[in-house]
Amino acid sequence: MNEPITLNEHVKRSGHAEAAELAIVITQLAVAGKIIARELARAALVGQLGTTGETNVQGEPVKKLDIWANDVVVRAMEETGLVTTLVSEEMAEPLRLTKTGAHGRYVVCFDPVDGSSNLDVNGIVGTIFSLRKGRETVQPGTAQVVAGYIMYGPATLLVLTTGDGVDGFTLGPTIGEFVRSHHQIRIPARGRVYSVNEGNSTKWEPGVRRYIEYLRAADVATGRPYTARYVGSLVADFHRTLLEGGVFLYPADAMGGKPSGKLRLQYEAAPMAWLVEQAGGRATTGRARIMTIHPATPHQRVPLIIGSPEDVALAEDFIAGRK
Ligand code: FBP
Repeated sequence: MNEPITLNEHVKRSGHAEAAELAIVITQLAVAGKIIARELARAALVGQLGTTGETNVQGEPVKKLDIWANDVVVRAMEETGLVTTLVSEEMAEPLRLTKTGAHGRYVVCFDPVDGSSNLDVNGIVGTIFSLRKGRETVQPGTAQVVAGYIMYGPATLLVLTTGDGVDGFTLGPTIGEFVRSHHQIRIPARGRVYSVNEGNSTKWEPGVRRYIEYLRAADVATGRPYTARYVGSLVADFHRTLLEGGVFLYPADAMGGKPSGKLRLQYEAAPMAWLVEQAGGRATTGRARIMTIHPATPHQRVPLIIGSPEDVALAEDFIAGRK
């Protein structure tokens, strides 16, 4: 068996110009992940399930663990002395870390608990993070220096890129360390699974509806019908797609409800887009590459189609009316 490589060691060996600084921030994110994983495991026993009764900037009911996890990440980032600003799904305004951020280098955009609707039913949730340089609170995906997520499933897994491919690290329950378990992940060119909330199908534009109908139609020669999988947590649905191929979609609501879809560009779509591109896949709105979209606001939403390159290209063909 290969020598176990810890997350910290992996980042230090990355050859990245700022490897030492990135290792400090990433290690602190990992510590926040360990603390959140422990709290999730005992949440039902310590009254941490359910909502706070408030609504967040997205207009969604706030779960107790959303706020609790947000505070854990904020405190972990303060400890680095390297982070100037935080943009979080749970904070209406970006937070300037005035005390510790004076010599800071990075803006961290994050979703402390992704898949919140799974929290009270013991489903898979995650934490998504994205580091950019400087202090700007709105930057395109191409400005990312680190992107990743922590997935709280049967195992706790941290997946990230610093621009040199995608690696996964499993939290060793006995040693309490994230150890590299997935090296240089590559997404299959094409998959056999599609993932979308079909309950929204009446709201989709015709091209999206025809694409999903195409995937559901039987045709042995083209490996159809595809199988449907939908956990309702972007981290879980993306992770499966990354490892096994296929396509995940959260389209725009063409009927006007959510014309830009649901997912947020800076701390959901853009980090996943960089990860999938680093693994050989693609991410689009259906018409534009996610990575090059310049956000107008910190919480801007975008439609997302992401996954295997051949599957995403086909979706774009249907949306453009070429199919
Ligand atoms: P949260 O970050 O608030 O959980 O919202 C994002 C999300 O839960 C994604 O993880 C998931 O892909 C999507 O929303 C599910 O939305 P829906 O319930 O509309 O299918």
